[in-house]
Amino acid sequence: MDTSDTIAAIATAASGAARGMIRISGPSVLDCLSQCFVANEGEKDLAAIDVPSVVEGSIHLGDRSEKIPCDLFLWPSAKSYTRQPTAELHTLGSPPLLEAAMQSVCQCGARAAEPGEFTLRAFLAGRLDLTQAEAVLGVINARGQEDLDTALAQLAGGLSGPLLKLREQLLQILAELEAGLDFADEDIEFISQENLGRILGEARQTVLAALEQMGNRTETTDLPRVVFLGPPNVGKSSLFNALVDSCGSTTRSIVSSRSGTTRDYVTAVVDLDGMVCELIDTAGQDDSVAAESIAHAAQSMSNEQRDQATLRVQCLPASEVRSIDRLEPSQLVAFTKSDLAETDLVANDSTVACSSLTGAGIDAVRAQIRQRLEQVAQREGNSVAITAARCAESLHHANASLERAIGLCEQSGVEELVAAEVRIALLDLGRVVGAVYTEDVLDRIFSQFCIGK
Ligand SMILES: Nc1nc2c(ncn2[C@@H]2O[C@H](COP(=O)(O)OP(=O)(O)OP(=O)(O)O)[C@@H](O)[C@H]2O)c(=O)[nH]1
Ligand SMILES: [Mg+2]
Repeated sequence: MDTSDTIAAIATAASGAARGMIRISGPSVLDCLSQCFVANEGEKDLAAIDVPSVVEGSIHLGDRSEKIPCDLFLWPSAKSYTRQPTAELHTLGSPPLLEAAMQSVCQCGARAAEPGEFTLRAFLAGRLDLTQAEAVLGVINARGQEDLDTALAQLAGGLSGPLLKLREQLLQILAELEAGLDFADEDIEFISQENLGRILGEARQTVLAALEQMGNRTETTDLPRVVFLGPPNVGKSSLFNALVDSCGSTTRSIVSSRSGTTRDYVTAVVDLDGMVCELIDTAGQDDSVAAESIAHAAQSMSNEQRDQATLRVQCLPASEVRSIDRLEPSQLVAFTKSDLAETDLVANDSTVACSSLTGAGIDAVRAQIRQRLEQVAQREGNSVAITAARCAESLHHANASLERAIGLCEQSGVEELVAAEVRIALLDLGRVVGAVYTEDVLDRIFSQFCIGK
């Protein structure tokens, strides 16, 4: 996450249009422009510009001798999207011309930006919080008016505004609680028990309201559904259990060496590193069962689940199958019982080998499921729903911590425990707005952007 270099990208769609745009941002924007852009007679000297300005001129075209006319929009100071000097070169929207101009820009010290890197810089500079960054993606991917309304409301801080305020309040309470702990021997009361209980109660209401505001999008029925399918005894339930286990949940499916163990289906809601989804274990698929039997009823249930799946994880025994062609994002093949396979499998991004017995490959299955769910969501232009799923989990945790803190407030001498719960709630709220983030969360969010945004 280096922001010390200067990045550039063609920021308009790669098809012929009247206008096209190259965006550049970073500390050496001016230096870069001084080499590849020529201002028209009578325009201001670029170095002398200290407020956002437009300059007419022309831009060099890579190794060619010609230049093409172009308008330069320049934000010379931190008043830009990324809070770094930023420029936009608006010119003709022909893809080869834009590429040639982009080549010039890169020859003059900029490097090609990664997907979402401008918005990542805006986030790192504190211009946007994480829910807003995701909303930018929502606006870009919006398919219709309703998507757009939701994304714009999120961009305007609809979700994060109240939560940021709440974080401030909780930080204040934490400071007071900790001051009280530091001066425990003296008779100073920094915050009364009554006040503490009241503020924590209000805090919980805000969290619950935010959860409600995200509304139906995060209801269980709307979660992505990951259905495990495959022949009897292949190890579906064992894989389901291993995944559920790795997510810290306690639901279990019965495993046995008898074929046809799973009759009904078993579901568990899990958080796959930020992607909340429902896992569904089904009965093994067996075409030979008699109609009217229990096994037959189980088969119909499996088929029903298969039809409603967001992602189908087809389980096949690693010892029998060698390779699989590439599949749609909505399908994944898991080669189970890899510990029993004698030769290596031919893997591609549609397959993953695992053993629930040894634990090998279980993390890879998690990662593959998450990645494919993201691809499906992205294809459906559903990025705001992803934010909702990511946030709901953290908000539920924050709510639980606050609830415990409120319970503790009724006892005396437990300020330390109250402070600990408040600290956990703050961490969870921080995850929602991105005050607390990990590199992989950022990677996941910003890699979904297109280049130039
Ligand atoms: N060696 C090995 N055995 C496994 C593995 N996973 C499951 N098994 C065993 O395979 C048998 C079947 O496992 P289940 O998970 O019940 O299989 P299932 O696909 O759910 O079976 P049905 O519900 O009957 O369709 C059990 O005896 C498991 O202990 C594995 O990774 N390696
Ligand atoms: Mg089973």
